[in-house]
Amino acid sequence: MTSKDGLIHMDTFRHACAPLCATLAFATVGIMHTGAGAHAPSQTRPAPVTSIKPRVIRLTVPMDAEARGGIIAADVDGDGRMDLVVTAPNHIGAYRLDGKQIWSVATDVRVSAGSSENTGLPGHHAPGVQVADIDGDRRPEVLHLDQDSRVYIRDGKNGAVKRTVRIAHPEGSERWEHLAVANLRGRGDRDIVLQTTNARGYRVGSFVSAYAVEKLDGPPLWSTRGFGALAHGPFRLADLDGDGRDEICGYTILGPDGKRTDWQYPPIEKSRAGGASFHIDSVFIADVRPDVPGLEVILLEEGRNYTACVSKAQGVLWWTTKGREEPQNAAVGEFDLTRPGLETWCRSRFNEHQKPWVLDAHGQVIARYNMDDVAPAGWTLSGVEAIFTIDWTGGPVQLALAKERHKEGDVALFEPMTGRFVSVFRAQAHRVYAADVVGDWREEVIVVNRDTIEVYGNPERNPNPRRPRLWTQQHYRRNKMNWNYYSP
Ligand SMILES: [Ca+2]
Ligand SMILES: [Ca+2]
Ligand SMILES: [Ca+2]
Ligand SMILES: [Ca+2]
Repeated sequence: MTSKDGLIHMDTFRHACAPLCATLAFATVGIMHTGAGAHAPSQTRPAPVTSIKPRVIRLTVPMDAEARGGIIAADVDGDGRMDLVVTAPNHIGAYRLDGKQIWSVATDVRVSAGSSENTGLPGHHAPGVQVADIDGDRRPEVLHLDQDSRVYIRDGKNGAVKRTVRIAHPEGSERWEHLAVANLRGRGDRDIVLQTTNARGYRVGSFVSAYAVEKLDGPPLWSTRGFGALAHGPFRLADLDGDGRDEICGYTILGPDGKRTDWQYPPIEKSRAGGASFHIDSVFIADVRPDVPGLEVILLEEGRNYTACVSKAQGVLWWTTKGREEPQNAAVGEFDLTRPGLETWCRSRFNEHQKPWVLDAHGQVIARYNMDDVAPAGWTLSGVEAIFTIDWTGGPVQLALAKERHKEGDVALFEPMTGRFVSVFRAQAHRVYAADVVGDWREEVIVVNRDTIEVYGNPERNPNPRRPRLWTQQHYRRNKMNWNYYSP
């Protein structure tokens, strides 16, 4: 019921949530009403508005105001330079950074918005499109689902359809709703993983099937009806253990062979939080604990309100709650060099006057502050949303990138440890995204307004110019193609 996130209208609220959420939903709405007006804006510090001139790309089809569709960076035409691919209902468009449209197609691409518990996956801001060389000819393909379980494989150079295959969806589901390219057999990006929700009742993405791309019309590599799905978005995938093959992550982790780990995530039971229920709002994959082999998975709960750090091999490394306050959204990154490993910034649930906190790599709270005390004048009291960790400076400390919450407003960079706003980018942002597109390995701030994409690069000197591009990391590639509103 982060569906609640104010993005959803009241009527949706009534259907969106399992019984556990109902009380919270109405409590939240109560806060919104009493809160709006009861607190005057406390921010008085001037906004540090950037003077950087962005590259501007004009969109041929506007972004969807209802949060259907998103953006990914990928070299779609295979010329070695990164491009941007955007989706909207009945549209996919590919653009070069110099503003030239590479191609644009009208197609019934599977994108969705609102509560995925209600409308299915992939949900808010999820791009619903993948770019990979799935046949090994060194030319990129574009893959996506349509609204009728058809997998489309397009030529990345011109968007032309190379192949479509309709894949039977699981009994009890409406259609296949999400597709991701994977490397499950160790043969490169030659596999796809599909996910969908149950058609009736509270929709959960428990159905997951994997296919070899050359056998899309044959039986799956494996299939499950019992995946521990996120509540508001698709699974995430990454090669957690470094064997070259992807794991599929929710609150259960599936190996590339579809097998579950031999440990399980803390289930609902009396001994844990008094038997309170939970669902997972967000998932992040990063090397949070360098002392533990492989990548870790950070999970944010709603209901019981725990934050967890999980290793595929070792299970739950820590599972912590800050007084049962809901973390709700997060950014995971190198935010404090004095502490080993990565930190996890948690936004807090408050509809206004957010009170973020930061966990160290062992789950200890190491910072907290009030958003009202750090946000510049004019920033919405509703705080931030769509929060990305970003390598902006080129130094070892990362920043967070986010937009004004619940409005098509400004975008900002801030320091997670202190909340200090570093730069504000004036915008009417429908989406925001961080990726290394220009090529000096640092990431750019990418703002998608209704009709334009603005790409802001950092003009200051790069202190580590020799660092390899982030795209050389498999999990970075997977992350940047599989983000959504809750799990950027
Ligand atoms: Ca290109
Ligand atoms: Ca190819
Ligand atoms: Ca692996
Ligand atoms: Ca690790």
